[in-house]
Amino acid sequence: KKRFTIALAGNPNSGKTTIFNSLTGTRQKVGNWSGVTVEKKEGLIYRRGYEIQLVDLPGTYSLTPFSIEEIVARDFIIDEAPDVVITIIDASNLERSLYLATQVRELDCKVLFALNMADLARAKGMTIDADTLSRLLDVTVAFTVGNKNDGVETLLDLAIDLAESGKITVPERRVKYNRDAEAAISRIREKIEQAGPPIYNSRWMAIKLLENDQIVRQRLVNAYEERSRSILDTVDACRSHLTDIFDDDPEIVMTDERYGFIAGLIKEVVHVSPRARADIS
Ligand code: GDP
Ligand code: K
Ligand code: MG
Repeated sequence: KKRFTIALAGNPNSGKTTIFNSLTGTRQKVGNWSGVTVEKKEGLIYRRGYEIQLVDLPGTYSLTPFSIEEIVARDFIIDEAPDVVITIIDASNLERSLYLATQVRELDCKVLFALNMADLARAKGMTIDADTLSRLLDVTVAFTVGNKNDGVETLLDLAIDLAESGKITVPERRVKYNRDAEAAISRIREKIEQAGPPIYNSRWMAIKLLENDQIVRQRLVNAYEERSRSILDTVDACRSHLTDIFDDDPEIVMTDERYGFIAGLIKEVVHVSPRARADIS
C-alpha cells in the first residue's frame, strides 16, 4: 500500500486542529511527543489509493528552538521528513503567520500554504492575492475556512498532488540578509561543505549557526565530530565580527530583517479596501 505522511504546522489558534479533525474524523490517536508532555495527534486518511498519516504539529510562532513546541515541530520536519508540510496561515493575522510560514518554506521539505480564516480576512476588508504569494515563494496556496469545512478537501487533494510530484524547489524570493551577514553565511557554508556532505541544506545550517542555534550546533558536532571544530571557530569569529559591526547580536539583526522581508511580501499581496481602512482607523 502506498503511504504518505503529511504534517500540519501553524500558529496556535490558526485552525490546525479544526482542519485535522475534519480530515481525520474519528480515526485519531492522541498521545505525547516522545520524552515531553506536548500533545501529539495523529490520524489516518484513505484517499486516491493512499494511506496518509496526518500529524498535527504543536502550534508555534517560529521555528527557533526557544520553546519545546518549536523544537518538536522543527525536529519532526527535519528528522521525519514528512512528504508534505501544510502550513496553516491565519489569513487575518498575516504578518505573524508568515513569520512561521516563511521559516517552514526555508526547510528542505515540500510545503503547501492554507490561507485559513479566509472569512475573517474578508470581513476585515482584506483581499489576499494568493497567486502572487504563490509565485513569490514558489509554493501552492489554497484558501480554507476550517470551521465551515470549506476548501479542506481541496487542500488535501493539493497535498497529495504535491507528495506525488518530483523534487523540492527552492524559492526565488527568500530573505536576503545585510551584506556582512550574507558574507558570513557564505564563509560558513563553504566550511560546512568542505567538511563533508552537508547534513542539511548548508545555507540554512549556516544561518542557524550564525544565530547561535544550540541544537544545530550540537547536530553539527555529532555529525562532523572533530571536523566541526574549525567550522565553529569560523562561526564564532563571524558572530563576534557582526556583533561589533551592529552593536547587537546577529540573531536580533537577522530577525528584524526577516520581518522586513515579510512586510515587503505583505505590501505586494494584501490589498485593504478603502472603506475597511476607514473603519479600522
Ligand atoms: P489550533 O490552535 O491551530 O489547533 O486552532 P483550532 O483548530 O483549535 O481553532 C481555533 C478556533 O478557530 C476555533 O474556535 C475554530 O472553530 C476557529 N476556526 C478554525 N478555522 C476557522 C476559519 O477558517 N474561520 C473562522 N472564523 N474560525 C475558524
Ligand atoms: K487552540
Ligand atoms: Mg490545536
